[in-house]
Amino acid sequence: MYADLSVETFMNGLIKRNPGELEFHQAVREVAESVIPYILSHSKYEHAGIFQRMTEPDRSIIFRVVWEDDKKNIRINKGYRVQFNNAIGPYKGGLRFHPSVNLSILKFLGFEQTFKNSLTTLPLGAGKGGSDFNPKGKSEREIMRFCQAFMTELSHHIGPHLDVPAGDIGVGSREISFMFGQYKRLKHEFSGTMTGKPLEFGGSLIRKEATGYGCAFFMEEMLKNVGDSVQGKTCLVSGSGNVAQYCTEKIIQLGGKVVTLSDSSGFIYDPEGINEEKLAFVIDLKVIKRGRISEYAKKFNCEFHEGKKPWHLPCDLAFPCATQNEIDEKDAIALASNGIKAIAEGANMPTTIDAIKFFEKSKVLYAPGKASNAGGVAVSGLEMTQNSMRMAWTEVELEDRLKVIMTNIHSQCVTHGGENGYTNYVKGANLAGFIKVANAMLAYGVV
Ligand code: NDP
Ligand code: 2IT
Repeated sequence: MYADLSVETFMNGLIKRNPGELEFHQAVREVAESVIPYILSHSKYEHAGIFQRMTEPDRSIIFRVVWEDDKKNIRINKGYRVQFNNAIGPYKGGLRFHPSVNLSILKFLGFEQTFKNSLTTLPLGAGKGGSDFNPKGKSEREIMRFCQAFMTELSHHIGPHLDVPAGDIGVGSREISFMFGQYKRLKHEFSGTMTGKPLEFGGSLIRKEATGYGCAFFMEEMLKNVGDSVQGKTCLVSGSGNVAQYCTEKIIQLGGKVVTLSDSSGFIYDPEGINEEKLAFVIDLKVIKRGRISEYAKKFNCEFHEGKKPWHLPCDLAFPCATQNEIDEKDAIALASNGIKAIAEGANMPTTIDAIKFFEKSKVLYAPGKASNAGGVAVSGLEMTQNSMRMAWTEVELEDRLKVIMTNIHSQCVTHGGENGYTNYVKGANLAGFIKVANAMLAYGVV
């Protein structure tokens, strides 16, 4: 069907159809480089135009959100839900509230979610949404009014069998609660339409911890595969939000030493290592007081590097857990020259394509977020299961299930990404994620 299908011709078409959407182009290119050679040797996918279809969302919904701030000013934001692909289950993915949010960012996130959710082994389709609303400095009432206004429109487009949103940057259990409450009011029903809910009304144990724990488990699996472990390793973690907090907690439990955390103002360097007590300070600082990470440096008398990222410090392992494109090629070169052994991404697409290529060339073990951060959405899937069954599993059961899922994702990457003794986790995750969704799409009929 596409006689001239190559990564470049494919990308040229995609860029023409989606002008200016740089993050979306980047996410698709990374997958196209693994998947197009595979499609060329498996003509059933090529004839049906499956990858062309997988790169076009089922639909993108954009809406106005009007709310009133504490000074009685009327404020207007954009709201979005990109329903990317529901071949293997209801649309599933987080909501992000951050001033940088735009259609390109949500399309990149929704696209990545397709592959990630496929890897979890659970029946989850893919979507992403959010708003350019900036939660920083807003009062609790302002957050509540915004969340209610956002859900007033979003409620028309979601449902427990249709689309099940959760959190992401700027959306934690406080925001999920305000939105879920509004959904319940508007629909006159109590259903598992959102995940990441508090435990009192249908939330799952381990969901809060799942992305960070899963990322540390994935790192442990990568190292085990080469006869090593996290025990005794010096680790750089970026971010200090939900994913960074629980990634740090699990690294500590696995015997690693975390020496950095960051936020958008800079990073702290604590060469002694962050222990449970210091981590409890960070969680209280970020979740309750909503303060800046520089306060950690003041409290524990260590360095704060304003406006900088932590990647130039010596380390064994790195866990980028803040945001997209936080490791560029220069950072990758610095990490490699300091002897880094492995990177597991807690964030979505934190590494640029040039930096990924550099890691692959240097044979550094590199796990893309769609594999290593899938623990969050996986436990969201388990929250949906528990809601459907009207019951709750224990913490031990859920952590065991999470571990099994992360180990399974690791095995899928090794199966599809093995290259003469080195595992190319990007190729492995992309191919394994692709095959399941593509086969489902074909099963529904060619058109
Ligand atoms: P949070 O809002 O809890 O924390 C985000 C952290 O990243 C904060 O420390 C924030 O700093 C920092 N950050 C955000 N934007 C920027 C930026 N532009 N530059 C520098 N630092 C920034 O979000 P999460 O921890 O939930 O999400 C972190 C990453 O993990 C995201 O990429 C998200 O997509 C991904 N992810 C999240 C999952 C989840 O279950 N929550 C699941 C899978 C992936 P500041 O406070 O200064 O803005
Ligand atoms: O990027 C992600 O996987 C998430 N933000 C979590 C999505 C979810 O539905 O739990």
